Amino acid sequence: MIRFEQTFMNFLLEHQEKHNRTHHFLILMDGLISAAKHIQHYYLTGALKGNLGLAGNVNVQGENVLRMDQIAHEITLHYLKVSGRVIHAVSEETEEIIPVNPEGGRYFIYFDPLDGSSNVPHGLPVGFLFGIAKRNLEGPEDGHLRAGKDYIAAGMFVIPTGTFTLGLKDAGTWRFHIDETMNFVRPTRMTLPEDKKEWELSFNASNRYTYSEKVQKWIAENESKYAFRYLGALAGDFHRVLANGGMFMYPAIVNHPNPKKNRPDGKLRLMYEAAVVAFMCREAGGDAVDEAGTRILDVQPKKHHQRTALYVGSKPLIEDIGRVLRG
Ligand code: FDP
Repeated sequence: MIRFEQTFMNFLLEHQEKHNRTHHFLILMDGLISAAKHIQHYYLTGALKGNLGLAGNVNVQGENVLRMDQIAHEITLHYLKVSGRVIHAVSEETEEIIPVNPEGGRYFIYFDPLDGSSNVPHGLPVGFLFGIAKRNLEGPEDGHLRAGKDYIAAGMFVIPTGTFTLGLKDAGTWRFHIDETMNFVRPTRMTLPEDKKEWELSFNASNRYTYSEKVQKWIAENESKYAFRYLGALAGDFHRVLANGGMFMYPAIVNHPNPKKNRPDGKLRLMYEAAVVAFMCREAGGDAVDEAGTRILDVQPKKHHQRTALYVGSKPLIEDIGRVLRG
């Protein structure tokens, strides 16, 4: 007997119809799925085709640009344009906001098409993360700088593992797997497990003595209770936390022996990294805070490439670290 699975598109169509929504979001999601599959193709063949190395230029942040960064960015923008549904895009790869279809578009999208650069030369998992907000259909245009709580959806592909996770506003976080026909199938609702047995902590352990004293103290008091896992790509690390429970954190760096290397504002990007995983986490019953213990989804971005510290995962752990951070 053949086992037939529900496809992502069928799932989303049902969802939109159930909530009396238009098909515009479906068309945008179709574009993102096509982009992810296209990027995955380049990534899988990257070592053989010489695409896993440096592009030879440096971005506005002074970081070396990878060939795959450029490929992933170009692919994503192509599909966003073709969808006709995007007003402006904010990409990790460009300093400026990209006008995609300012007149006819309906959504703002914030994305990082290839996150977790240290994994790229090895062909190991990376993330394609995105958050989506809707144009203000009534009243004056209110710009593209939206807090995570105002996103309508946020998701991530873990490339090249063939997994896709999508958080839908007030409708849960869902995981899909790619099948032999390259469709994402089998919607599985993600709920952070309450059972602490499987919980994991995930952070760059080599940074631990650069964190604030209170965060170091929290780690010392809690680390032995949980397993420790760190891949070095947010999407991959968060993928595990969402399934097993626990906490991923990238705290502010404030005690580096070389003060120039401190990152008091954190490392991760608010709009297309932290808010994206925070949104999925909230829809799965979890939460996320920044270094001040403020909920990530409540933080109003002042600029589109704003950085933040991030603590995301199971609610009891986020409440606990939140109290410490606010204290
Ligand atoms: P990367 O800089 O390697 O692209 O986006 C930032 C990010 O990756 C996250 O995906 C990841 O969780 C983190 O930074 C890894 O940083 P460290 O190398 O400092 O651990």
